[in-house]
Amino acid sequence: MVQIMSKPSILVARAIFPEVLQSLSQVFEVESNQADEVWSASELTRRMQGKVGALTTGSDRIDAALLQANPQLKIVANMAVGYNNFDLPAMTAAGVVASNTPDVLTETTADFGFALLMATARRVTESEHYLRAGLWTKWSYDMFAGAEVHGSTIGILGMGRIGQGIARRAAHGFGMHVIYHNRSRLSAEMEADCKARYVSKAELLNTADHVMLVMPYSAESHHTIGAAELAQMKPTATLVNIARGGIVDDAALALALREKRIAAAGLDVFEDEPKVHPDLLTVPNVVLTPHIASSSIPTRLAMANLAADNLISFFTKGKSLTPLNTIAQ
Ligand code: 8YV
Repeated sequence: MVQIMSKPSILVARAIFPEVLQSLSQVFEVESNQADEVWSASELTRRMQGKVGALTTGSDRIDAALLQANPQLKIVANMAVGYNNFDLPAMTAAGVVASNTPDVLTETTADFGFALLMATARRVTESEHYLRAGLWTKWSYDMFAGAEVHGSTIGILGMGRIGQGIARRAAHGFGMHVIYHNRSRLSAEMEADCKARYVSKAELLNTADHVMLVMPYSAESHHTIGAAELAQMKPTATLVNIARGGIVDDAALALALREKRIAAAGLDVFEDEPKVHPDLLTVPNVVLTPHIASSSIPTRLAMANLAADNLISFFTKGKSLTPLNTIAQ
């Protein structure tokens, strides 16, 4: 008698590339969300019913309550390198594999960090708004004069793969002096490759012309930059956050920008995104983008494919490719 094995059921929590959905459908019974609805926590929990795997994004919270309601769940593959949407200890305790998408987005995200730094320091969007508003009637010597990027000092907080990508661009491409602070210091070889000098957080804040935030978000990194840290920065400095909302106290930053206690900021991430603190929307010296640092077409495709391959590999070979926890099989 031929035994027909049913495909494992998975949930794809947000819209993804149709070709990735197609390859998942070869292996799985897929419930997808190509309408890209934003589900509440209870809706996500409900949709997980009966699913043994899920592909999530940074907006989908996997916590103890969801896990408790879904004891059949075996793996959740995040389409993001950051995983602060996961309660990792709860997932490990529940025997659920967690995976993320490291490496594939490193260089693209570092490119965007530089894009935001350049736009912020050289006042690109502010001057474009001025031009589009029809206000440009003559050249003047200090029109939108900004901060220098080449040859200046960049301070990188968080020196993982993306931080190192920023450091290499800064040192080798723009002749910048690179200082960094991180939980652990890089090896001498890595420091030489990035031409980066390890300093204390206080020295970084005091001396950097541009402060770039690239660390993961956790309870320890919550409000790493608040009023006290902004007060330590140079009044001419710029601040760029491509890491996570919550690392910066957005209300304190808006006030510092309004009072010109620092020159400018470039933000791709926000404390309560997609809501943006209303004060940030009314200060001119801030460049705001909607969490798009990894958003080049090839990179987003590579992220989606890696998340899908984590699920496929887990169910066909018993092992995901880039797991964040170790679960006894
Ligand atoms: C994602 C990101 O776009 O990878 C990350 O950690 O922040 C972004 O690349 C976002 O989290 C969607 O999942």
